[in-house]
Amino acid sequence: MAKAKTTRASAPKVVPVAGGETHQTASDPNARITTNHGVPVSDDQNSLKAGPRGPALLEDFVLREKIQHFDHERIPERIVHARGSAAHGYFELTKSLARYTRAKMLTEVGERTEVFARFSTVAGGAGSVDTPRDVRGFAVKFYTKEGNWDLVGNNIPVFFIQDAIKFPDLIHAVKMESDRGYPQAASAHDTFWDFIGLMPEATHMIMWAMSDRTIPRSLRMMEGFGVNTFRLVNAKDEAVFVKFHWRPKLGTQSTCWDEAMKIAGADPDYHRRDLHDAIESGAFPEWEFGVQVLTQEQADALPFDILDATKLIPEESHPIQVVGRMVLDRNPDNFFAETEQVAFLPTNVPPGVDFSEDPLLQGRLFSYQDTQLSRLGSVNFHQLPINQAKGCPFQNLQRDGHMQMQVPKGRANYEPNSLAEAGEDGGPREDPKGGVRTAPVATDGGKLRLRAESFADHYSQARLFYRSQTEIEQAHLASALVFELSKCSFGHVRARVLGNLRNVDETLAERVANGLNVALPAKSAAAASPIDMKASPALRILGKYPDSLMGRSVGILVTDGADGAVVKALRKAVEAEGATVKIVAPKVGGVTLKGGQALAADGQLAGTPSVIFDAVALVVSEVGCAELLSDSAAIDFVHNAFVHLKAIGHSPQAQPLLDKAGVTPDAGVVALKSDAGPFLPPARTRQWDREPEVRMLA
Ligand code: HDE
Repeated sequence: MAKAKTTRASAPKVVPVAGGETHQTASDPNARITTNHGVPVSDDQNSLKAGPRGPALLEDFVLREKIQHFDHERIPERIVHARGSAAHGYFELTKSLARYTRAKMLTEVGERTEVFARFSTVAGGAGSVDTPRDVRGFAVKFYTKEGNWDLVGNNIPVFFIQDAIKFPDLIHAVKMESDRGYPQAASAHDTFWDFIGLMPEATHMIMWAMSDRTIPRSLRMMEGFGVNTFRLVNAKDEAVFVKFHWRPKLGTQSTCWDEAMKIAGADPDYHRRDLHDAIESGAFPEWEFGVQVLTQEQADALPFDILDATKLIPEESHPIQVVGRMVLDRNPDNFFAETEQVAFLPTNVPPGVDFSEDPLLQGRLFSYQDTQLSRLGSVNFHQLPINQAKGCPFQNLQRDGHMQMQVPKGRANYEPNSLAEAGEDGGPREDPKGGVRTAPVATDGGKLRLRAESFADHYSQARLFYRSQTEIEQAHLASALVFELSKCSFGHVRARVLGNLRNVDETLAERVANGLNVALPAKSAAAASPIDMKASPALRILGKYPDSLMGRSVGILVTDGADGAVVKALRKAVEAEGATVKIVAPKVGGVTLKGGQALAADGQLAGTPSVIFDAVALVVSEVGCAELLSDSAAIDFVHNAFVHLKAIGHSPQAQPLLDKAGVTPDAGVVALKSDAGPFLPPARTRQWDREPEVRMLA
C-alpha cells in the first residue's frame, strides 16, 4: 500500500509575542506545524496506527489534540444579534463637548480613537441570511484612553418595549416558535404578532420595523442610534441627557421587499460581502456622529418621558449636533477571534458618560455582562485581544478564574494594604478625581413594581412616524403589515393588531384591513389619548441619500459579439461616480466581443442575478440576445431589475429580451450608445413612478 505524502510548505508561522500570547503570520516558508504546546509535528496526514491498516492508537496525542480542538470550535451563538459582520476603524472628534462631559474622547478635538463596529440582525441564528426584515444592531466599541466605551445601538431610534422585564418575552415571541423550530429570521408568524397585539407600547417600533429601514441596502447605508437616553457629566458633576446618533455618509438606503427576499437566496451573505469588499477596495464606510443634548428642564417640557425607550426626540425641535466621524478602514483578520468573540457591554462607559434611569437600559446594564459568561465561558473574557482595553492599561485586584491569561505578580490582591511600606508593590489604588462617577441624581422614592403614568402614551409617536412618511413609504409600510399579518394564522390576532392601528391612523388601519380582506374591528382602548405632533421629515428615508452612484454597484450583462466600446464607456462613467461594475456573462469564462477581443466575466448569469445590483445594463449582440430568450435566468435578470425599479440601460439588440421580460418604456429604461451619460441619472435612484405599474401595494 502506498504511503501518503506529507506536506507542510504553507503552514502559518506561530510567533510568540509579549505576554505569552501567540499569533500567526502566513509568510515564513520554513514554518512548521506544532501541537498547541509547541511540539513539532512530523506527519499531519496520517494518524498513528498499529500496522498500516490500523486500528488507531490512543497514544496519538497529535490526532487527539487536533480532533478535540475541532470538537469544541463552536461557542454558543448570541441569544440575539447572532448574525453579525464587523470592521475596525477610527473615531475622530471634530467638535468638543467639554461643556457637557469630561470624557477625553469627547473633548479632545482631532483625537483619533480606535474602534471596532459590529452590525447584526436580531432574530436569526449565526448562519441565517443577511436580508430578512429585521432591526439591525449597530454596536461600536471605542478603545478610549479612559477605558472601553461600548455604544450598543440599533439602526432604529426606538425599541419595542419599555421595561427590560419584557425582553425575554419579546425575543421568545419573535424567534423560531418553540415547538416547531421555525420560522428562522422572520417576524411574520403567529407568536410575534400575538405578542405585539397585546403590547400597545410596541406600536411605534412596529411602524419603524414595517418601514423600509428594516430592509437596508447595505450596512454602510444605515443610520445608527444609541436608543436609550444616557447622561453626559462634566467636570463640575453637572449632568445633561443625551441621545447618540450615527449618520451614514452614503445616505440611508433600502432594498424593495421582494428584492430582499430574492437576495436571501441569491447571496445569503449580501451585507457581509458588501462591507468586506468595500473596505478591501478602499471605499471606507463613514458615519457622522451626533448628539442631542437636553437639560432636565428641556426634558421636562417634552410631551413624553425621556426615560421611555419607545419614544424619540424629533430632531426638528431638538437638532442633532455633529461632533465627530467614524471611518471603518480594516477588515477583521479572523472572524471568530474578533467578530464572534467581541463582547459589547452597555456598562462600558468612560468617566463623563453616565446612564439614565430608563428601565430598559437598567436591565441591559445587567444582561450583557451576564450573557458573556455562557457565551465566552469565563469571567476573563475581557482579556481576549478584541475585548482588551487598548487605549489604556487595565489593572485591579481581581485574580484567577477560568482561562486567566495574565500572570499577575506579587502579593497585593487585596485593598487596602500597606505592602508598600514594606517595600513591596501595593498594587493600584482608586482614583476619586479621575475615576468614573455616577451623577448624583435624586430618585423618586418608594420601591414600586409599576409603569410610570408618563409612559402611557403608546400611539402619538407611531402616528408621528406614519404621517411623516412620503406616500411611497406609507404604501410600503402598509404593505409590509399586510404581508406579515397574512402569514399570521390567527384571526383574533390580526383583529387585535388592526384595532391598535386604528389609534395610529384610521387610513392606515383601513389600508391594512383591505389588504387582508377582513373587516375593520373596533378601535382598541388607548391608555392615553394620542396627540398630533408636527410632522418630522427627518424620519423619512426617501430623499435622504445623495444623488450619486457612490458606493453602489452596476451589473452589465454581456454576450458574445457585444459592443466593447459601450461596455468601456459605461464602466468609465460608473466608476467615475465611485460605484463598481460587474460583468455578467452566460459563461464564467467571459465573452468574445465584436471585433474578437475577449472580455472576462465577474459572474455567471444563473449565479449573478440582477437583485444584487443597483442598476443594470444589457450590452448584447443580436445572436447573443436570441440565445438569452430561452434562458429564464436572463429573463429574470431583466424582469426583476424592472420590478425592483432599477434603471436598465440597453443596446438596441436587447429589445426582444426587454419585451419578453415585460419591460415597458419609461424614464429608467435607457438606450445605450457610446456615451453612457443618459444612463447615470436614473441609475442614481429607483424609478418610484414605475412602482404602481408593477406592484399591488396596500
Ligand atoms: Fe441587546 N442584547 N438587549 N439591545 N443588543 C444583546 O448581549 C438585551 C436592546 C443590542 O454585536 C446580548 O452580547 C436586553 C436594545 C445589540 O455583539 C444580550 C435588552 C438595543 C446587540 C442583550 C436589550 C440592543 C445586543 C446578546 C432589554 C438597542 C449585539 C449577546 C433590556 C439599543 C451586540 C450579547 C453585538 C446583544 C440583552 C435591548 C442592541 C442578551 C436584556 C434596546 C446591537 O445581553
